[in-house]
Amino acid sequence: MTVKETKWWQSAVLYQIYPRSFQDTDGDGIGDLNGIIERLDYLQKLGITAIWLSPVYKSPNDDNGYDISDYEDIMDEFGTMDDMDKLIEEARSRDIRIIMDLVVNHTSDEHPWFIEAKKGKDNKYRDYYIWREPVDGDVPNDLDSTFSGSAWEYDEMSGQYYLHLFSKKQPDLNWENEQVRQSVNDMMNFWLDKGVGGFRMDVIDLIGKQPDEKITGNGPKLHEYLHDMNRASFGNYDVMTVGETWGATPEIAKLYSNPTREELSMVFQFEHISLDQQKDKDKWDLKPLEIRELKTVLSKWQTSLGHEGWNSLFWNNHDLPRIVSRWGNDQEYRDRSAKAFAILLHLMKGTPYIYQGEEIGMTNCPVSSIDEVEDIESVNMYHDRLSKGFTQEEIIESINVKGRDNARTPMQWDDTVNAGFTTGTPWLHVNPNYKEINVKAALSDQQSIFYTYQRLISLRKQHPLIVWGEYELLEDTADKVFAYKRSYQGQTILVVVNLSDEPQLFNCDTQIKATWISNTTEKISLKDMVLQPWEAFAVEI
Ligand code: TEU
Repeated sequence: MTVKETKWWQSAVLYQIYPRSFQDTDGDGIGDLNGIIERLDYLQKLGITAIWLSPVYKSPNDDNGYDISDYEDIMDEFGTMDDMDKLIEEARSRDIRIIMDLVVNHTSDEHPWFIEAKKGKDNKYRDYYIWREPVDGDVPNDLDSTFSGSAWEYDEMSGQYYLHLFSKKQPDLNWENEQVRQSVNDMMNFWLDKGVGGFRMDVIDLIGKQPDEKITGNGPKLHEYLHDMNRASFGNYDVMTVGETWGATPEIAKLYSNPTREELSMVFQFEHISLDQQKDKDKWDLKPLEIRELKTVLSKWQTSLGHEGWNSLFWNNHDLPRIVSRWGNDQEYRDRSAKAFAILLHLMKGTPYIYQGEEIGMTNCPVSSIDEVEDIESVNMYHDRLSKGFTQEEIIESINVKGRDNARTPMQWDDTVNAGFTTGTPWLHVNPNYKEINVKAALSDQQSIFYTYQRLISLRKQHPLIVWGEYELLEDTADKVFAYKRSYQGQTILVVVNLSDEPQLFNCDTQIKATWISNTTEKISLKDMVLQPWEAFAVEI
């Protein structure tokens, strides 16, 4: 890619907000748009260029807004369209773009399209969804829902089943229907005309599904749909798009994000994030992370896209456990391991994403009983696995390790009641560690995790090397040391991270020109060095 063709989102840093848990301003225990507006100065201080806003549209909240009943209106709990316009405007005045979450694989069953569709086989909206006749008096086939059980739900009235790859309140749209595609384009243009900065596209890899062949991801017409969507909507604006694509390999990622194909800007790939899960099993079936595999996978993604695609870089989102608890050490080395993951990721090539609270090292929040769990995925899995003979203890243990509520507990702003998130009763319990881990404390300590993130973002703004430089893994290191070089136009940096609780040896016989960032006060000398637990630094060499 020549310099002329560079895009703003290639040097951007995104911050994901889960509005329900970010900041409440009206005391109902649920975050809102005004809360986000109030916190924009904080985000500006961090230095981010765009916000990925998890869904704020009208929704009955079966899956916290990922079940939309009106794409052109705002959820009552979050505010009004005027608040939304104000958020876009206030963010813009701070050079922050708003990236909307686009959930178009499915709608809510309370969306007017589905309400119409259910009225009968002749309804004009019937074909907006996917209906099939029973087979031998039972479900059409054995497709499963991500949220446990069959993906088919019986509709008494018509005697047919409809498809839902997520909850039964999230019926799948029929993308084969041209009207569906047109309606989605119109809706996207509605938001683009409001001045949003782009879209994060929820499970976009599923829209080309062929349910009869039991093909869900990467269906045959997927890329045709995305190309057409690009031409009819966001391709006409200077915006970014990022697709959520669970099964993407580098080859698949190029199909989505090679600029010449006019589809998406980039995709989220989940290969690194799936390394602590048993192969071909569920996310709940755990195995220990092998750092060697993490190095191989991330390095593969760093080097294989070339000019034919663009990476997104992330450890966290609203579906994933907190990285510092998952692969770091959220006790003795919370501070250092949180910084180590930040340094490791933010100096790589691609667009980094920070999930709310990651920048202050928020941790997982274990529960002891299912009554404390809100997330539909965990609740359904609990009942499903109980019926399959798992013990309650086993299931709760897996929810504590992998459950989505870990990332969804309210943002910890200060050490006052409910962490300053709400004056009411929070919709989900606040992590009891908020007295120590909160934004106010982080801002008042120049050595905090917050300032590591702030520094990493500012380094990215200063140095084209971080955006454009070539990546090279140092192969010859201790297993648990992740070290790589980036180089660009005669400049080289070396990033070294000890991903363990133990000291590790590191040796590289090179002179240091400057230290860019470090998470310890240790002196860095690359020759025969003993790295402290979770020590991480980047030096120019
Ligand atoms: O997630 C897609 C998805 O497949 C997740 O449910 C995932 O399988 C699981 O949570 C991994 O931990 C997207 C959204 O990010 C998620 O919040 C929604 O629930 C889902 O789509 C349905 O819209």
